[in-house]
Amino acid sequence: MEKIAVWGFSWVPPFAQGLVRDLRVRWALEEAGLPYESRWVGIEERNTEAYRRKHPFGMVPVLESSEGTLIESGAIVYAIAEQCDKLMHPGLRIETLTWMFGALNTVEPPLWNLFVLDQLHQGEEWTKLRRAGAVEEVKLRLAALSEWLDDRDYLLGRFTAADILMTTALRFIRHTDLVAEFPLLDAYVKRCEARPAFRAALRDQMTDYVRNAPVAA
Ligand SMILES: N[C@@H](CCC(=O)N[C@@H](CS)C(=O)NCC(=O)O)C(=O)O
Repeated sequence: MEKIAVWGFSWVPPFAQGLVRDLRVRWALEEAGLPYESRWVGIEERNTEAYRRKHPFGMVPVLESSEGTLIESGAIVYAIAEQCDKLMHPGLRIETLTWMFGALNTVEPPLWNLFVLDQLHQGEEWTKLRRAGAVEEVKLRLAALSEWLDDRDYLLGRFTAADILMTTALRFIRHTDLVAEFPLLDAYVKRCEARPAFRAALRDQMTDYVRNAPVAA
């Protein structure tokens, strides 16, 4: 992969900063040591014809390189991992893929659901009825994940692309104390977030939000 550009939103409100899924792609690129440039699309521009030629659903992230255009954060992280043994060790390919799908298909949905209730529909009457059930679903997943981690520092013992997806999924409920209720999980997230590549990715994403912040009237 050469001449890589990653598309993210030029600005999002503070509750979403550090959660937008281009963070995963930046993190994977940082871990792989692949240089990239940032490209920005305004939230209001995402459904324009021009942008939808890049992403049919008008979303981020998009990765462009000399090899073509990729969408879907999981697929993009996978494509990067294919080029980097550190992210997908040859002896752990199927296991890495399994946990990548696990992060995206099994763990992220209930966490994202709670994020949507609490952050995107905050204060709406219906969420009061739904929330307790949503929290139970999250706890079920967190408990199982914590049990799996047991004495592992990372999902597969060593750091892989699956940890990038899992950590960024767990961050969707950073506005709650739910992860902190599971000390192993809490330590896992902190361990992953302490990686220099994560910090560099977050710094890049945040720097651009600061630069693009709306000017107060
Ligand atoms: N499954 C997609 C989801 C992408 C997604 O939901 N992106 C959000 C930002 S994190 C987005 O672009 N939202 C705009 C919208 O829903 O219109 C992926 O993992 O790339």
